Amino acid sequence: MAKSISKKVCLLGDFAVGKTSLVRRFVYALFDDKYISTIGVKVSRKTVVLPQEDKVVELTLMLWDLAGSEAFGRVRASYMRGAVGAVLVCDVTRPETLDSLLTYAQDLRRVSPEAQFVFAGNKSDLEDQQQLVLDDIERVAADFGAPCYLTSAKTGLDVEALFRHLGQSVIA
Ligand code: G3D
Ligand code: MG
Repeated sequence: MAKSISKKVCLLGDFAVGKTSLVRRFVYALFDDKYISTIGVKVSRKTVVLPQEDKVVELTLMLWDLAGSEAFGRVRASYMRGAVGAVLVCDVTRPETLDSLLTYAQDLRRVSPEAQFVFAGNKSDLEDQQQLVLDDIERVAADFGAPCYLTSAKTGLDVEALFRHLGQSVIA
């Protein structure tokens, strides 16, 4: 018998790294997106079916995504509260966006010590502009025991794998 659960995960990363694009790519078939205007956050849902030992788990990911960068200071606490995981996104064409992920990850761990992470080096389709390689991202992710993917919200490369891996981590 399937077990159904729901978990909050949030998207973290600098402005324009592709957080919203990754969520859209992953959730493309869903139209029940909900906009919480008071705190400038959009919550999307997607259910994934994950094998776990002798059963399958139907996991609904509640994906929290900031609607605007400027609001983060104000909403930080409510954005992170209750999150059991996060997708930490940098842009492989802008190395400084990787430095920011260390701060985001430390902040979330402070609020939610058990939080699981996955790291995404997004925009990997922009090969001629790529400045970060997987090794660079893995060096930061290693401190958090987190897996890394080079993704592209544009082509869809490893977007499904990224979110499914996070899903597996938060139910383990
Ligand atoms: P954010 O939510 O992290 O702020 P967005 O970022 O998802 O709004 O994306 C910012 C810009 O990067 C968008 O371009 C978007 O189309 C582009 N983008 C996102 N992911 C990718 C990707 O994987 N590859 C490429 N080539 N571009 C990507 P605009 O021009 O709309 O600002
Ligand atoms: Mg966005």
